[in-house]
Amino acid sequence: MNTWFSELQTHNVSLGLKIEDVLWREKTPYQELAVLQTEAYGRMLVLDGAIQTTSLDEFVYHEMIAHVPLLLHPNPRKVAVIGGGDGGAIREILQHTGIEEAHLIEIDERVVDASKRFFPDIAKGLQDDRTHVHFTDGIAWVKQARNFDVILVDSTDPVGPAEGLFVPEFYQSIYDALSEDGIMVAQSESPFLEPDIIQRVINGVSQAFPVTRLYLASVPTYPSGLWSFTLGAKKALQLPRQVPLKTRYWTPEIQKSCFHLPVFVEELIR
Ligand code: AG3
Repeated sequence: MNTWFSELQTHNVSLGLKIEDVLWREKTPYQELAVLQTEAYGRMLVLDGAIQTTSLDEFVYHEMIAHVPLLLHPNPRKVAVIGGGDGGAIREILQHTGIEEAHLIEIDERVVDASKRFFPDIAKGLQDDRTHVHFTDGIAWVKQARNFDVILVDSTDPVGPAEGLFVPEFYQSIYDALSEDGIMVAQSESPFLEPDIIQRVINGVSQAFPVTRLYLASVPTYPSGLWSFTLGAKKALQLPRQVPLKTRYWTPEIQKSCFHLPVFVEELIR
Protein backbone atom coordinates (compact mmCIF):
# COMPACT_ATOMS: atom_id res chain seq x y z
CA MET A 1 0.00 0.00 0.00
CA ASN A 2 1.40 3.38 -0.93
CA THR A 3 -1.04 5.64 0.84
CA TRP A 4 -0.12 8.88 2.50
CA PHE A 5 -1.98 11.06 4.96
CA SER A 6 -1.03 14.67 4.94
CA GLU A 7 -2.08 17.34 7.36
CA LEU A 8 -2.32 20.76 5.81
CA GLN A 9 -0.77 22.59 8.75
CA THR A 10 -1.04 26.04 7.17
CA HIS A 11 -2.03 27.11 3.65
CA ASN A 12 1.55 26.42 2.52
CA VAL A 13 2.97 23.73 4.84
CA SER A 14 1.94 20.10 5.16
CA LEU A 15 3.24 17.01 6.95
CA GLY A 16 2.92 13.68 5.12
CA LEU A 17 2.97 10.29 6.80
CA LYS A 18 2.86 6.92 5.09
CA ILE A 19 -0.23 5.00 6.19
CA GLU A 20 -0.41 1.23 6.64
CA ASP A 21 -4.07 1.05 7.53
CA VAL A 22 -7.18 3.10 8.20
CA LEU A 23 -8.41 1.65 11.50
CA TRP A 24 -11.42 3.87 12.07
CA ARG A 25 -13.24 6.77 10.50
CA GLU A 26 -16.40 8.48 11.61
CA LYS A 27 -18.22 11.77 11.60
CA THR A 28 -19.08 12.56 15.20
CA PRO A 29 -21.61 15.28 16.10
CA TYR A 30 -18.63 17.66 16.49
CA GLN A 31 -15.91 16.69 14.05
CA GLU A 32 -14.42 14.14 11.71
CA LEU A 33 -12.45 11.50 13.62
CA ALA A 34 -9.90 9.09 12.16
CA VAL A 35 -7.50 6.53 13.61
CA LEU A 36 -4.70 5.67 11.19
CA GLN A 37 -1.85 3.21 11.44
CA THR A 38 1.29 5.03 10.33
CA GLU A 39 4.60 3.44 9.48
CA ALA A 40 6.75 5.98 11.31
CA TYR A 41 4.72 7.01 14.38
CA GLY A 42 2.44 4.05 15.12
CA ARG A 43 -1.26 4.72 15.66
CA MET A 44 -2.43 8.25 15.12
CA LEU A 45 -5.58 10.11 16.14
CA VAL A 46 -6.76 12.78 13.71
CA LEU A 47 -9.60 15.27 14.29
CA ASP A 48 -10.84 17.38 11.37
CA GLY A 49 -7.60 16.66 9.52
CA ALA A 50 -5.34 17.78 12.42
CA ILE A 51 -3.02 15.26 14.09
CA GLN A 52 -3.86 15.08 17.80
CA THR A 53 -1.60 12.34 19.04
CA THR A 54 0.45 9.35 17.94
CA SER A 55 1.49 6.35 19.96
CA LEU A 56 5.19 7.11 19.40
CA ASP A 57 5.42 10.78 20.36
CA GLU A 58 2.37 11.32 22.61
CA PHE A 59 4.51 11.05 25.75
CA VAL A 60 6.25 14.37 25.08
CA TYR A 61 3.10 16.47 25.01
CA HIS A 62 1.28 14.64 27.80
CA GLU A 63 4.21 14.67 30.20
CA MET A 64 4.94 18.31 29.53
CA ILE A 65 1.38 19.63 29.77
CA ALA A 66 0.85 17.80 33.09
CA HIS A 67 4.08 17.57 35.09
CA VAL A 68 5.38 21.10 34.58
CA PRO A 69 2.41 22.83 36.29
CA LEU A 70 1.73 20.05 38.83
CA LEU A 71 5.29 20.26 40.18
CA LEU A 72 5.06 24.04 40.47
CA HIS A 73 1.93 23.76 42.62
CA PRO A 74 2.59 23.18 46.35
CA ASN A 75 0.01 20.43 46.80
CA PRO A 76 -2.20 19.58 43.81
CA ARG A 77 -5.22 17.51 44.84
CA LYS A 78 -8.01 18.50 42.49
CA VAL A 79 -7.16 18.84 38.79
CA ALA A 80 -9.20 19.32 35.60
CA VAL A 81 -8.38 18.81 31.94
CA ILE A 82 -10.48 20.69 29.38
CA GLY A 83 -10.46 18.69 26.12
CA GLY A 84 -7.84 15.96 26.09
CA GLY A 85 -10.38 13.21 25.42
CA ASP A 86 -7.61 10.74 24.58
CA GLY A 87 -6.81 10.64 28.32
CA GLY A 88 -3.03 11.15 28.00
CA ALA A 89 -2.92 14.20 30.28
CA ILE A 90 -5.06 12.38 32.87
CA ARG A 91 -2.68 9.40 32.80
CA GLU A 92 0.25 11.67 33.69
CA ILE A 93 -1.71 13.62 36.35
CA LEU A 94 -2.50 10.34 38.14
CA GLN A 95 1.22 9.67 38.62
CA HIS A 96 1.15 12.38 41.30
CA THR A 97 0.35 10.65 44.58
CA GLY A 98 -1.59 13.52 46.20
CA ILE A 99 -4.24 13.63 43.46
CA GLU A 100 -7.73 13.05 44.83
CA GLU A 101 -9.83 14.04 41.82
CA ALA A 102 -8.91 14.26 38.13
CA HIS A 103 -11.75 15.64 36.01
CA LEU A 104 -11.84 15.35 32.21
CA ILE A 105 -14.22 17.71 30.42
CA GLU A 106 -14.52 16.57 26.83
CA ILE A 107 -17.27 17.73 24.52
CA ASP A 108 -17.04 14.73 22.17
CA GLU A 109 -17.72 11.35 23.75
CA ARG A 110 -16.60 9.63 20.55
CA VAL A 111 -13.01 10.80 21.10
CA VAL A 112 -12.93 9.05 24.49
CA ASP A 113 -14.48 5.90 23.00
CA ALA A 114 -11.95 5.83 20.16
CA SER A 115 -9.05 6.37 22.54
CA LYS A 116 -10.15 3.56 24.89
CA ARG A 117 -10.47 1.23 21.92
CA PHE A 118 -7.42 2.14 19.83
CA PHE A 119 -5.03 3.74 22.36
CA PRO A 120 -5.49 1.73 25.58
CA ASP A 121 -2.11 2.81 26.89
CA ILE A 122 -2.94 6.52 26.50
CA ALA A 123 -6.49 6.11 27.86
CA LYS A 124 -5.69 3.88 30.82
CA GLY A 125 -6.14 6.63 33.43
CA LEU A 126 -9.77 7.09 32.42
CA GLN A 127 -10.72 3.92 34.28
CA ASP A 128 -9.11 5.08 37.54
CA ASP A 129 -11.35 5.68 40.60
CA ARG A 130 -10.02 9.23 40.92
CA THR A 131 -11.05 10.13 37.34
CA HIS A 132 -14.40 11.80 36.61
CA VAL A 133 -15.33 12.19 32.95
CA HIS A 134 -17.85 14.89 31.95
CA PHE A 135 -19.13 14.95 28.38
CA THR A 136 -20.02 18.58 28.18
CA ASP A 137 -18.87 21.96 26.90
CA GLY A 138 -15.69 23.01 28.70
CA ILE A 139 -16.56 26.71 28.59
CA ALA A 140 -19.85 26.25 30.46
CA TRP A 141 -18.33 23.68 32.83
CA VAL A 142 -15.48 25.93 33.91
CA LYS A 143 -17.93 28.74 34.74
CA GLN A 144 -19.44 26.66 37.55
CA ALA A 145 -16.23 24.91 38.69
CA ARG A 146 -14.54 25.98 41.95
CA ASN A 147 -11.52 25.11 44.11
CA PHE A 148 -9.39 23.42 41.49
CA ASP A 149 -5.64 23.39 42.09
CA VAL A 150 -4.57 22.97 38.48
CA ILE A 151 -6.53 23.26 35.21
CA LEU A 152 -5.06 22.13 31.88
CA VAL A 153 -6.45 23.20 28.52
CA ASP A 154 -5.62 20.31 26.20
CA SER A 155 -7.51 21.60 23.20
CA THR A 156 -7.36 21.24 19.45
CA ASP A 157 -6.45 24.25 17.30
CA PRO A 158 -8.59 27.40 17.67
CA VAL A 159 -11.01 26.51 14.87
CA GLY A 160 -14.43 24.90 15.26
CA PRO A 161 -15.34 23.56 18.74
CA ALA A 162 -12.15 24.83 20.41
CA GLU A 163 -12.42 28.48 19.33
CA GLY A 164 -13.92 29.65 22.63
CA LEU A 165 -10.99 28.11 24.53
CA PHE A 166 -8.64 30.80 23.21
CA VAL A 167 -10.41 33.96 24.44
CA PRO A 168 -9.68 36.13 27.52
CA GLU A 169 -13.11 35.47 29.11
CA PHE A 170 -12.30 31.76 29.21
CA TYR A 171 -9.00 32.34 31.01
CA GLN A 172 -10.85 34.56 33.51
CA SER A 173 -13.33 31.73 34.20
CA ILE A 174 -10.37 29.41 34.76
CA TYR A 175 -8.92 31.94 37.21
CA ASP A 176 -12.21 31.98 39.11
CA ALA A 177 -12.35 28.16 39.16
CA LEU A 178 -8.87 27.88 40.74
CA SER A 179 -8.01 27.92 44.43
CA GLU A 180 -5.56 30.49 45.79
CA ASP A 181 -2.36 28.71 44.69
CA GLY A 182 -3.99 27.78 41.37
CA ILE A 183 -2.08 27.22 38.14
CA MET A 184 -3.34 26.77 34.58
CA VAL A 185 -1.63 25.62 31.41
CA ALA A 186 -3.02 25.88 27.88
CA GLN A 187 -1.43 24.35 24.82
CA SER A 188 -0.62 27.36 22.63
CA GLU A 189 0.56 26.08 19.23
CA SER A 190 3.82 26.58 17.31
CA PRO A 191 6.07 29.64 17.56
CA PHE A 192 7.21 29.08 13.97
CA LEU A 193 3.83 28.69 12.30
CA GLU A 194 1.29 30.29 14.65
CA PRO A 195 3.07 33.19 16.41
CA ASP A 196 -0.14 35.22 16.51
CA ILE A 197 -1.94 32.49 18.43
CA ILE A 198 0.82 32.44 21.05
CA GLN A 199 0.52 36.20 21.39
CA ARG A 200 -3.23 35.92 21.71
CA VAL A 201 -3.00 33.26 24.43
CA ILE A 202 -0.25 35.08 26.35
CA ASN A 203 -2.25 38.33 26.24
CA GLY A 204 -5.46 36.62 27.28
CA VAL A 205 -3.89 34.66 30.14
CA SER A 206 -2.01 37.70 31.44
CA GLN A 207 -5.24 39.71 31.56
CA ALA A 208 -6.49 37.24 34.18
CA PHE A 209 -3.31 35.95 35.89
CA PRO A 210 -0.55 37.99 37.57
CA VAL A 211 2.09 35.44 36.49
CA THR A 212 2.28 34.26 32.86
CA ARG A 213 5.05 32.10 31.44
CA LEU A 214 5.64 30.29 28.15
CA TYR A 215 7.46 26.99 27.83
CA LEU A 216 8.42 24.74 24.92
CA ALA A 217 8.69 21.07 24.02
CA SER A 218 9.51 19.18 20.86
CA VAL A 219 6.55 17.28 19.39
CA PRO A 220 7.53 15.96 15.95
CA THR A 221 4.02 15.35 14.59
CA TYR A 222 2.67 18.81 15.45
CA PRO A 223 3.14 21.74 13.07
CA SER A 224 6.86 22.69 12.88
CA GLY A 225 7.72 20.19 15.64
CA LEU A 226 8.28 22.90 18.23
CA TRP A 227 5.31 23.35 20.53
CA SER A 228 4.39 25.92 23.16
CA PHE A 229 2.43 25.88 26.40
CA THR A 230 1.25 28.96 28.26
CA LEU A 231 1.16 28.82 32.05
CA GLY A 232 -0.80 31.20 34.26
CA ALA A 233 -0.37 31.29 38.05
CA LYS A 234 -2.21 33.16 40.77
CA LYS A 235 0.90 33.46 42.94
CA ALA A 236 4.65 33.82 42.32
CA LEU A 237 6.09 30.49 41.21
CA GLN A 238 8.10 28.47 43.74
CA LEU A 239 10.88 26.05 42.89
CA PRO A 240 9.46 22.82 41.45
CA ARG A 241 8.78 20.03 43.96
CA GLN A 242 10.88 16.90 43.56
CA VAL A 243 8.85 13.73 43.20
CA PRO A 244 9.64 10.44 41.50
CA LEU A 245 7.95 10.18 38.11
CA LYS A 246 8.17 7.61 35.37
CA THR A 247 8.80 9.65 32.24
CA ARG A 248 10.46 9.48 28.84
CA TYR A 249 10.82 13.19 28.01
CA TRP A 250 10.46 15.17 31.22
CA THR A 251 13.42 15.40 33.60
CA PRO A 252 14.01 17.70 36.60
CA GLU A 253 16.41 19.65 34.36
CA ILE A 254 13.85 19.98 31.54
CA GLN A 255 11.35 21.23 34.14
CA LYS A 256 13.58 24.30 34.40
CA SER A 257 15.12 24.51 30.94
CA CYS A 258 11.78 24.46 29.09
CA PHE A 259 11.16 28.03 30.32
CA HIS A 260 14.41 29.27 28.75
CA LEU A 261 13.23 30.55 25.38
CA PRO A 262 15.04 31.05 22.07
CA VAL A 263 15.53 34.70 21.14
CA PHE A 264 12.83 34.72 18.46
CA VAL A 265 10.25 33.30 20.89
CA GLU A 266 11.26 35.75 23.63
CA GLU A 267 10.82 38.59 21.14
CA LEU A 268 7.47 37.25 20.06
CA ILE A 269 6.01 37.40 23.56
CA ARG A 270 7.71 40.55 24.76
N1 AG3 B 1 -3.97 18.74 21.56
C1 AG3 B 1 -3.16 19.64 20.75
C2 AG3 B 1 -3.25 19.32 19.30
C3 AG3 B 1 -2.92 20.44 18.38
C4 AG3 B 1 -2.32 19.87 17.17
N2 AG3 B 1 -2.52 20.70 16.04
C5 AG3 B 1 -2.37 20.28 14.79
N3 AG3 B 1 -1.99 19.09 14.52
N4 AG3 B 1 -2.62 21.11 13.81
C6 AG3 B 1 -3.67 17.38 21.41
C7 AG3 B 1 -4.48 16.46 22.23
C8 AG3 B 1 -3.61 15.47 22.87
N5 AG3 B 1 -4.12 15.06 24.11
